[in-house]
Amino acid sequence: MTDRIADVWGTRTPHPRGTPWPVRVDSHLDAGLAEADVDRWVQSACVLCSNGCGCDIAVRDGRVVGVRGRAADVVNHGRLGPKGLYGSWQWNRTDRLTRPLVRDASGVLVESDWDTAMGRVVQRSRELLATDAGALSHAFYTSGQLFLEEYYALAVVGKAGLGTPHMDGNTRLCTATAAAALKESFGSDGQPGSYSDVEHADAVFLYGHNMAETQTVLWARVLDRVHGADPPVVVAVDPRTTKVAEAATATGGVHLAPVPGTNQALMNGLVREVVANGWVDEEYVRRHTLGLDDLVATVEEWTPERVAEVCDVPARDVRRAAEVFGTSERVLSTVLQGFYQSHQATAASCQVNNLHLLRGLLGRPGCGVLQMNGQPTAQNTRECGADGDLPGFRNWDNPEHVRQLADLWNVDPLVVPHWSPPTHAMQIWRYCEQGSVRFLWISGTNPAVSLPELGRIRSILEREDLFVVVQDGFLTETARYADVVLPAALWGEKQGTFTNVNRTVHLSEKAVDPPGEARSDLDVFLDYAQRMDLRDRDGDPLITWTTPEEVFEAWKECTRGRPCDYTGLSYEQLRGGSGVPWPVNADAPEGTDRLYADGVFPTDPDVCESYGHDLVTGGSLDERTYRALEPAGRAFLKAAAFSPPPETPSGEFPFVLTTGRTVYHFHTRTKTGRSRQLQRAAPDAWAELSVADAGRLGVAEGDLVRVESPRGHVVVPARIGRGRDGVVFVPFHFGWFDVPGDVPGDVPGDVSGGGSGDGSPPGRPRTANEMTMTEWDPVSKQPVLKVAAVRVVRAGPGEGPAPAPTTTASAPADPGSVPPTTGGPDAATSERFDAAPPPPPAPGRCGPSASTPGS
Ligand SMILES: Nc1nc2c(c(=O)[nH]1)N[C@H]1C(S)=C(S)[C@@H](COP(=O)(O)OP(=O)(O)OC[C@H]3O[C@@H](n4cnc5c(=O)[nH]c(N)nc54)[C@H](O)[C@@H]3O)O[C@H]1N2
Ligand SMILES: Nc1nc2c(c(=O)[nH]1)N[C@H]1C(S)=C(S)[C@@H](COP(=O)(O)OP(=O)(O)OC[C@H]3O[C@@H](n4cnc5c(=O)[nH]c(N)nc54)[C@H](O)[C@@H]3O)O[C@H]1N2
Ligand code: SF4
Ligand SMILES: [Mo]
Repeated sequence: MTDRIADVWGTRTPHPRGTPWPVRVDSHLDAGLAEADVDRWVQSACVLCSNGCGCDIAVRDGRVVGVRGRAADVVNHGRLGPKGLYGSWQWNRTDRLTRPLVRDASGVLVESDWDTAMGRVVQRSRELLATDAGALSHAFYTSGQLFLEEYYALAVVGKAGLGTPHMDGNTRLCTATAAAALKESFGSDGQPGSYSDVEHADAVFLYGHNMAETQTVLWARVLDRVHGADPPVVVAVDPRTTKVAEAATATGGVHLAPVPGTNQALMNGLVREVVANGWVDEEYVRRHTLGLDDLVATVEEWTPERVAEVCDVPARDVRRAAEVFGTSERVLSTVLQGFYQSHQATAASCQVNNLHLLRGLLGRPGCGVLQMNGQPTAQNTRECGADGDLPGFRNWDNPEHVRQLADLWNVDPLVVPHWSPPTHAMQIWRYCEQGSVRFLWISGTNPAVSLPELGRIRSILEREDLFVVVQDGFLTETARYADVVLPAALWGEKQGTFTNVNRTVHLSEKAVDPPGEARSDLDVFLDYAQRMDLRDRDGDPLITWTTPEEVFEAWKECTRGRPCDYTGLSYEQLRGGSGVPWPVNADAPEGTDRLYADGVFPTDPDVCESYGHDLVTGGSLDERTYRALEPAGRAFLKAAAFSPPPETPSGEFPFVLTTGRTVYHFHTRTKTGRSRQLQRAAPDAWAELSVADAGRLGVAEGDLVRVESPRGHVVVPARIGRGRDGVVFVPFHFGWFDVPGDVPGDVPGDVSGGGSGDGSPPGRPRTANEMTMTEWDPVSKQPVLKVAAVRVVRAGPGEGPAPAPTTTASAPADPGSVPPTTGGPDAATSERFDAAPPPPPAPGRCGPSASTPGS
């Protein structure tokens, strides 16, 4: 038994390079229960991050009582992290929404029934469709946390039923840049690499990715290599001293801590060093890429000394990082929010792809790029087109792709929105603000906490002329603003599939009934389609599905011949063993571990998902220009000059604010805040200051500080931490509400308040997004959540040390100064070590490559 709050990654199972990752089965059950007390184990995978760990849900007396990792799963070999163990299920017995709510005549949300609630939704929908604006009055803002079947149904409703281009997900805030960078470099979304590259890599580069806290099981996989024979060298690019950064120092790699907002300068410097030192695989570059000359010219000025000036990192560290990349035979790179949530997000992420292309490090074991996802099902939002893209990675600018979908759905191609790029989330919110979008259906996301510049978002949600539907399992900060609240069944209460970062598809079975009258998102979308009487071009019902499996079968057809080919998969195949990575088809019946072994990329004009963009301006290329490039299956080496972030520290606002996560919470805490163990470990927000900055400001550990940007402020306790000078970090998890219940250490706050009309949430302000800005990357349109200029002042004494965990990046600079974060007896977790590793994957699954359709 271990305490997995205190010991986040669990017991090491070290192993040498090229050998299978050993199995360790983690399980956590309600206090007092043993595995023998469990009635049923129901197959699923964890939905608290993009890692997608295979797990079984423990059911006793019709209730979920715990969770256990699946030994046979290729993703996790039995392991689970703290969120999976303590946060994935305990919420299912707390304050769930059990009935629909509607706003009554006096403006108060009151309990109702499905007929009334859906009646209001349909009535408003019909009224607005009948106006001149038609479908352009409608927008859907969904999630990276529903199931594949739910997204596909939503996409068909929006694109074939109503015909609105205004569809996107919170995936815009999350990993829109992953998709964008993959499209720009390789022609289509889809991860080239695999988690199994960890077993083979000589070096692991993490760019703006705190994997130790955000994909803890993948990090355990890296640690098991680091602690084994032939360990890889780790390189971390992060302004904070994360556990990843510590590993970089410990393995002889390097921790580069650039000033937030300067990634592109650093990346241009790394590319330049690799070229200047002759570390380029010229044969690979000649045969498989386009754009070398432009890239070399663009990076020319970025000597290590110039990088040192702009990024404030030592020039020798830039040289060392480039040397590790340039001289390692097998490099695995991962990229996440430190890169994606910035003003040159796609440009910087493409430079990671460029480094791999320049050295020919793709399509071989140990040579992967993981343009990471964050949310568990974000891959499906993108694949299915619930984010506005066309389903199956089709190109909205390619009439043949549009025709394929119109044929599949039996609708007129003119119905399918393709006359302009899909509307991205930030623009959807702008249209709501301007009053052209008047019907906003929000599912599986909590924008009143997670979007930038919350004062503005509140004023949009409060608009009289905006009809807001919120579909969630809880009465969130956002739900308080809704005209109609629809109670959703959550994970474990419904069936469906989803796909993780390395394309692995899992089936999640229904373990228990949802509470009260809550319904699955799929049932709600299908109900809407039926009540709206959506028809195809022959006048037949557009949608006839009734079960998730029927939707899955229809989705398979939609992917036929596309890079994300699901045609060889079935629910049956996903039962009993491991998840399976796509493409899965006649050529690869067991799935495909890594892409592009043959160096052929889906860049052919008839195949590609996008004709690409100028990375600096975001201007898009048209079909003619793209065809003239004659990509013919070659990848693009895309270049971009560095430009400074939209806001830099100045006299009045002398610090850079950056925001992000802690290991114990997931986003706005609707699930993890309802877990005793997790909420105790990180009960409230804080601000991390460097030792020198705190000294100058006269701030001691735990003192309240006021952190203020031109847009808003928070007042939170200070952690004297280990970040770089001039940078303040605030976690973004903490909205206005705390969960009612027995969590010791809860901050006082008005649980019932909010949305009352005066525009400001109740209690002491602590939500990071009060301060962030409405700016985005020109290509991916992902908002800039990692940089804002702020001032910091001491606001008063605190009540002891800051509520920041000591186990991770938020550890105090002086390790003895704060009591360690532990879980206590109710965090006890069992670890079982199986003698035999899981069977090696079938040949197809680890086979060399996916054939690239059509190229
Ligand atoms: N525990 C936990 N795990 C999660 C989640 C969660 O909420 N909690 N959410 C999931 C989701 S949806 C996502 S998207 C992922 C996110 O996973 P990550 O991207 O790993 O998480 P973040 O903390 O947002 O940001 C990562 C790091 O970026 C650094 N950073 C900030 N500014 C810059 C910069 O300008 N340059 C560079 N190079 N680095 C910078 C921060 O210091 C931070 O350590 O996590 C997933 N996993
Ligand atoms: N400052 C700052 N802001 C950020 C970030 C940052 O790093 N810094 N990160 C951004 C990122 S990467 C992300 S992903 C977003 C996350 O932001 P949000 O998506 O707003 O955060 P969540 O708390 O995950 O909200 C998901 C909601 O869906 C509900 N839900 C869960 N499962 C289901 C389901 O099956 N059906 C339905 N209908 N509802 C469900 C949950 O109860 C919850 O209310 O935040 C973004 N905002
Ligand atoms: S690593 Fe992610 S998917 Fe795995 S248990 Fe943790 S939260 Fe769940
Ligand atoms: Mo995310």
